[in-house]
Amino acid sequence: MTDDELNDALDRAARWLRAAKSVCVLTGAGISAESGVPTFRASDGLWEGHRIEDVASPDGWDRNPALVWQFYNARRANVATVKPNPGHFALVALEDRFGDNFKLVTQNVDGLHLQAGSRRVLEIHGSLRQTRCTVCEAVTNRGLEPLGDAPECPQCHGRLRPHIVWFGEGLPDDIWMEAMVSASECDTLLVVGTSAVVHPAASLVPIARRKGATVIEVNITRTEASAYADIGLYGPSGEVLPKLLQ
Ligand code: BV8
Repeated sequence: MTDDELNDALDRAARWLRAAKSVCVLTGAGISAESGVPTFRASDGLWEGHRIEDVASPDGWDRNPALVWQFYNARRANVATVKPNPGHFALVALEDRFGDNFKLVTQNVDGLHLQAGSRRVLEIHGSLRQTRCTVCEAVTNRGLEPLGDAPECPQCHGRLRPHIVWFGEGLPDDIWMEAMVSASECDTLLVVGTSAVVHPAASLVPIARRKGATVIEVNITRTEASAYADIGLYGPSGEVLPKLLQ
């Protein structure tokens, strides 16, 4: 996309946003890329040398829970060193503009939207900061300190797992329902930094489109969501989103 094309698309998108009544945002790993958090599919799909489906799935957990905790402790350590970028802060400003007519649905587990000050956030895939006991189901906010290879539940001494939705696991019903309602009722869906290959999150795009929402995509390249986009803004979200809010 040339600079002129991007500026023209930004003008159209900013004009639409000024007339919009309700906004739903769907973010993926790309919005955190400029903060230094690696995306999932940029490289050869490997994470610390592992296929994410091998260390982020119930089978991977059953096979080798210590390896899974090494994988998640490495990501917790990475996220402990990073900060939100201008793209995250632009979404805080957008929320300030729309108030209760705004919802931020994120696939990211890095917590950077909350750290930036976003409040109406649905972390549909869970959070690196939370653990869940595999025995008493207690969910605990643990911060980002290292948790070793076999952390135990402080209540019942059961084995703790990351409170994260793995491949092959269902999303939390209440959170997913709220995300679907928001995508169905908004007049604008802003899709930022996602390859839109993971379901059911990616289905929010056609859901919004079918209900008549205007879809605006922000990404550095075209994706599975691009076919549904009324306006495509192809550039780094840390640069594009602040311009969109000007
Ligand atoms: C479910 C937590 C059923 C983990 C994640 C076989 C068996 C079982 C299920 C399936 C199967 N085959 C397919 C499925 C469905 C599966 C799925 O969708 N698989 C994909 C790979 C095909 N989905 C599931 O398994 C879901 N559950 O179906 O369960 C069920 C139902 C009821 C009851 C029981 C069972 C669960 C999906 C959730 C998986 N967990 N995360 C963790 O993080 O450790 S998903 C994982 O992928 C992350 O959350 C990530 O966010 C998400 C999506 O990836 P993206 O965010 O889009 O990141 P990606 O790297 O792909 O793209 C980055 C984008 O950013 C790119 O477009 C790039 O261009 C752009 N970008 C880069 N830099 C920038 C930028 N954009 C802007 N600016 C920049 N600077």
